[in-house]
Amino acid sequence: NGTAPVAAPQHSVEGFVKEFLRELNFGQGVTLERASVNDQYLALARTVREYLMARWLETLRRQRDAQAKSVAYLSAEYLLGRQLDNALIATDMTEIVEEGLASLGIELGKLREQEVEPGLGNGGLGRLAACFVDSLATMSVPCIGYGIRYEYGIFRQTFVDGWQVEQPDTWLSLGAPWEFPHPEAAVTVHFGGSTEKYTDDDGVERTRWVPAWDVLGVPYNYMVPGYQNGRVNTLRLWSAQATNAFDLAIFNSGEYVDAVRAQTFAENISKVLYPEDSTPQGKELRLQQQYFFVACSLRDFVENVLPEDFDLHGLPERIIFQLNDTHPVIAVPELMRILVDEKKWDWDEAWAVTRQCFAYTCHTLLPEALEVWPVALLGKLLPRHLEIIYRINDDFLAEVAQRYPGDELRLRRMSIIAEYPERSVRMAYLATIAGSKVNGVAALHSQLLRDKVLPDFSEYWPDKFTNVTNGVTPRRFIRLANPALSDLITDAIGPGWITDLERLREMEPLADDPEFRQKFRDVKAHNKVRLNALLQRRDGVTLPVDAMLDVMVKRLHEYKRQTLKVLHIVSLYERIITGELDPTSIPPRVFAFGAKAAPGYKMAKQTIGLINHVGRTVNADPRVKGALTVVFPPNYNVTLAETLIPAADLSEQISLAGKEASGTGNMKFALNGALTIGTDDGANVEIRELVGDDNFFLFGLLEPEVEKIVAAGYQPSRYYEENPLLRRAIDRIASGAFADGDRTVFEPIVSNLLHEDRFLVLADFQSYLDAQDRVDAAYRDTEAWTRSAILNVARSGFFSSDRSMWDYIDRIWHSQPVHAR
Ligand code: 26Q
Repeated sequence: NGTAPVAAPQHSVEGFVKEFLRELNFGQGVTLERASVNDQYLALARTVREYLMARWLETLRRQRDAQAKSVAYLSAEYLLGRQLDNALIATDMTEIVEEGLASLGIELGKLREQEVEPGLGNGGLGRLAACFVDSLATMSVPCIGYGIRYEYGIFRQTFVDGWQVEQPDTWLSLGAPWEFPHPEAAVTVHFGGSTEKYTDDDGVERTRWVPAWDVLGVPYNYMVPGYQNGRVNTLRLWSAQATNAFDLAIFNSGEYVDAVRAQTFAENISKVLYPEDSTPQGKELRLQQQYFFVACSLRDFVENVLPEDFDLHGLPERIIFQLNDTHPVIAVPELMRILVDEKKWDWDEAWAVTRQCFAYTCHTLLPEALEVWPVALLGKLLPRHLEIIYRINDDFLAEVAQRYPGDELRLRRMSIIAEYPERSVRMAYLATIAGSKVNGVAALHSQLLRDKVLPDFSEYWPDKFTNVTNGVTPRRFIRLANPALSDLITDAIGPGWITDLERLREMEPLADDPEFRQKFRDVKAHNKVRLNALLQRRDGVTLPVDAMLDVMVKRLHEYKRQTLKVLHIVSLYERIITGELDPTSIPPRVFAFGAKAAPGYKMAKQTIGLINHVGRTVNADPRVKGALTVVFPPNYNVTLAETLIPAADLSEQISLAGKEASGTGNMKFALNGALTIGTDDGANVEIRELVGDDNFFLFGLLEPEVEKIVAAGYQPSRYYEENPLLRRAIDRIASGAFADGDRTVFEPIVSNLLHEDRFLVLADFQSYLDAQDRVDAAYRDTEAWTRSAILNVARSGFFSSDRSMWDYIDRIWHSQPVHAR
């Protein structure tokens, strides 16, 4: 009847080659002989995506028919990583493409390298969103991911003299073959102005918003293919453009050039990803971004995804908006505004529906990371939303007052509006009040969320709070990133593990099989060689491939304690060059770092400088040659993670207990056969429980001990005075030994450690060193180490993001898969 999509190109080498050449000639406009590598890459991407198109259209059609409940994942960040390989494994096209390209004299690997990853996120939270949409597609759960198409993603990090310098991430500049822009489906979003009261036709007093300016949101669709299941979900990212009305007003004034310039004002909204991820400033543009993508997304869902004339009273049966942290929580007053002001519902009726449509995931425990917006700013940009927030707050506090008569202090504590240091809106409170559920991202984190961050709320609504431990997608982080391990596993237990990761348990007995252990070691060795080749190409550095690879990769933050790792390295170095430690008595180690610092985060940037300077000194010193090597490749991103993690022997997860909400890198390492040295924090707790104490190097204070020490008045200098090893390590840094004798360069770090040390680096130093000694001893017993590594893989199936998604469905969403057949 014309609604069925046309068939995809033939699933064969000939079918692929034919389509590829067609794309090269008619898409790129070049012949094979004259095609650049980029032409070839773009033609390949367009060819591969054609294999997904028919399934995508079919998925949309089926979903509309089924009238199933959808998940709308609202996230300001999606850290997707490269698309080509993921599309190839999803369609099972890798071999066909490899062979087809080879027949034309083209190497697939070369074209892969051409892709610039979409880095539309900062770190864990953005990568989690990408893992979740992958899992939902693979599980055939209806989901649409909504977010922002930043023109510039997370900055590209370079080092100049060892210090971080940021470069713009021009990810779109060589072409964007994975996106489908729909300018014809643009949505208008309003800002500013004022509100006014009026009486409607039925004599009811109402409020309307009279905005001052608007922008267009243009949707860009991206395919989210399920793994070999014929399903393709949608990721819809919004790009800001000037509206016509906006143009007209100014163009008519005759100021043509000013008018053109004014367009960039609107386009600024989706221009750049904010690179801060823990102490966000209340910047107006950031609030504009948040409202922009949320308003577009709600409008899109209500008007385009739902059938025409859908009765919005049924909304909770058709949608759950999952709030990825507080960044999209302005969606709550926006939905209220739509229902009350536009649809003219009663307040209570609208609130009853709204509160069923949202659920909130919190990703932090740091008080400074909780988002608040000054009332003055919010009122200026979104005056109607501020009024709605006030009303939500008034109604809520009236309820609380009824349950706790006379408890003024409680009301003040629970108010969405904070009075000090500035009147502002506490977004986490708004999200908690509006959400049908509130979840933390690991068991410990969810408990601390209840007990420390939102205790009044968890007392008020004990059943609202739940935990969903994070997970990672095994497609990208095992199958795609670690083909050698994937083949080994599949040879042993079949391919079912890729979509049912608990089946890795079937490998447990193989940990005792010496032949299997040898193969497992061969895989690691292969991955180290592969990493070495990449770093050689990428950064011109060479690693010893027979050393233990000890890796710490994550954003740079004081609470994550990269400085603790540096102190370990400096201590070893110092003990070797003073003759106390025989370098041949410890297993040779490569210490690898990867970390971006927020551009305005002084201490974090200092730490990057310190790591590089220590590395330079250590690597150049013949006395430690072969024993200690430090590498810090710049611009750690998803692509680098995919080669680095599979090569690692040791995973550093050393945040101060009670500070890392979950961590997800920790899971990727365990699943790729690295052992963890870690604190009792975030998901480390669950990793250790699952893999067993013998296969995990635990150290450090426990969360309650941390609280006790801090409450008693922590004095870091005590540890410095009482521990000679610690003193020698710090003194070495203070002496200028890593800065050509200049004592001032790293003075801020040294004095911070000695006099402040907010994250108890010094308190955990000795315990960390002891654990590292246990690592060295364990590593010397190759067979036992391999056994532990295999058990880490076999027992980490729980950390699949598929399992996280089942937990969300079960505890929060109550949605159902729509099966392909
Ligand atoms: C907020 C307002 C203004 C500007 C920036 C921000 C902002 C942006 C990003 C605040 C926070 C973030 C990102 C936070 C994040 O990545 N948190 C991590 O989330 C992971 C997934 O749940 C956890 O595993 C990590 O423990 C947590 O740190």
